[in-house]
Amino acid sequence: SYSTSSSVNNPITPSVKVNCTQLLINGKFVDSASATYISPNPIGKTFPTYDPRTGDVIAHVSEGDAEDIDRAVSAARKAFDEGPWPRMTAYERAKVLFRFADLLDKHTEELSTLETWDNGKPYEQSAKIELPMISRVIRYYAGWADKVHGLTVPADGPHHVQTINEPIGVAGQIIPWNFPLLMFAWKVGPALACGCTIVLKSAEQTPLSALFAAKLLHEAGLPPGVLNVISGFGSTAGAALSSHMEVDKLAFTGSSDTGKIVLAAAAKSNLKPVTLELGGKSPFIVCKDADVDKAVELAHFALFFNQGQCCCAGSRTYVHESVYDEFIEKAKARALKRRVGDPFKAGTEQGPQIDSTQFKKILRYIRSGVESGATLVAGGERLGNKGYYIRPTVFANVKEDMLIAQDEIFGPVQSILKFKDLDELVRRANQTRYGLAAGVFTNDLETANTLTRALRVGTVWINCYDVFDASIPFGGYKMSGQGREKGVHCLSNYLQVKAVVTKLKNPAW
Ligand code: TXE
Repeated sequence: SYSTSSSVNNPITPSVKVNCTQLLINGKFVDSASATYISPNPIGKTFPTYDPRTGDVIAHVSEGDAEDIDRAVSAARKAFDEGPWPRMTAYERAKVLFRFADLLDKHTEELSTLETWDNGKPYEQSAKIELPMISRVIRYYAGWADKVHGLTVPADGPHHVQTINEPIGVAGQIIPWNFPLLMFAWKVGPALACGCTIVLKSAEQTPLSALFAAKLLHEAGLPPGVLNVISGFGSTAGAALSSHMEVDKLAFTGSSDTGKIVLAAAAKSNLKPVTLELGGKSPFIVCKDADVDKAVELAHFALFFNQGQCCCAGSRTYVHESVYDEFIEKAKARALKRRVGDPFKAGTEQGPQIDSTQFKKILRYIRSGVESGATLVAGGERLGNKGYYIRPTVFANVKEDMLIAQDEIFGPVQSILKFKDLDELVRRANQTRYGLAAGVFTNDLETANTLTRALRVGTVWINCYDVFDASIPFGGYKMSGQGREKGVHCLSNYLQVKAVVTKLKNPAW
């Protein structure tokens, strides 16, 4: 079969060289300010980034900390305050972004290779699904750049009243490791379109693709200092960025626990506004009229896509009792068929988890599922003895009070729950601290509409899942976050509204 130890124990050698490893500050790749003393010449501090297929080091990258964040913020500050970026015409900014999107397309192979190597996701997914989404989202925001209009306001007279939408200033952006390049695009696209300048901190697990993409942005004509990229850790570089007094806005994607920390840091420093895209425990609901084969396939995709490392993973699969037994059998069969192996091998559906911390966390949750009385019907253990591969795992008979139904596992672990009627289902599906997304599988209009209105989540996917067009707003209710990314909604995160009131001498006009 495909998913054997031998398929994961002989990793394929990637075909690209890692060229960008330093910090990107003020348009130049530079060493970190902190030095590691290797006698006699001090060199900038670095940290290793690992290949999740083996745990081996891919490259050593410069490690930014508070001093580097300071340098980057100064560069972004100067690029914002003195220009030219926010003062260029919106069309000129759009053209830089359009050229960047073309370069992303041109370098798809190199970028996808870096992404898969650093993250472990299937190469075919990087190249055929994610890279096209990434250049698409950049073009979407390029198109917005010259369409950020203010309003004329019919205020009580005698006044002529307008609003101007201005870029908010220097944006601090902190991104996670599960979609390194997509999160980069979701963050920098709207901020640049609005005329902001940026200090972006990538995740310590996956620094490589952001550096390469940022280099392409400069080739596309981005002036120095407009986008600065710092590789580094959360408690040092991330903390320095979120508490920086010269940063005007913070956008964060990651865990809800870290979301609380960055929100507090923003509040304690300069009250910079914060948008948060956090964790989830999204229900995927299979109603009684469902075509079971199709429902199984979609529920499988909703959970297992990207090794289960999606904030919006459909991680509570609710199945109506009338189709439950058949669903369990078929979900089990589908999980057993999932092709786990080297992400560079054609046909692989699932690669390794990102790192040993996540790998161990997932295995702990699997043990907790068994101990709390859920029925393990597939998987439940690692695959091979190298890297961080986990067999696709399915639990049946899961109850809401079990940890596996409450916590974000962020791995290939499907938890299936049974339900009887819709009122009960709505109560149970909403019984979570999260509210990111939900999937509804039904052809019954009444059921679809009822669930859509009753579920307290930021996205409802009906008979589909993980549809991420650039134009669709994305974000969470409750502890899944604050604010929306993508679509027109994201622009307001990077804008200030200035009201302009002019007294009229002749109120007749
Ligand atoms: O997340 P963190 P981790 C969830 C998922 C996962 C868990 C832990 O359940 O198992 O979070 O993952 C930076 N100040 N998600 O530890 O810590 C960090 O360097 C400022 C869901 O990787 O949230 C990285 O760049 N920044 C999620 C980013 O925050 C800090 C995606 C995310 O890391 C910081 C990832 C600090 N004090 C994990 N501490 C999603 N919503 O998609 C860390 N960071």
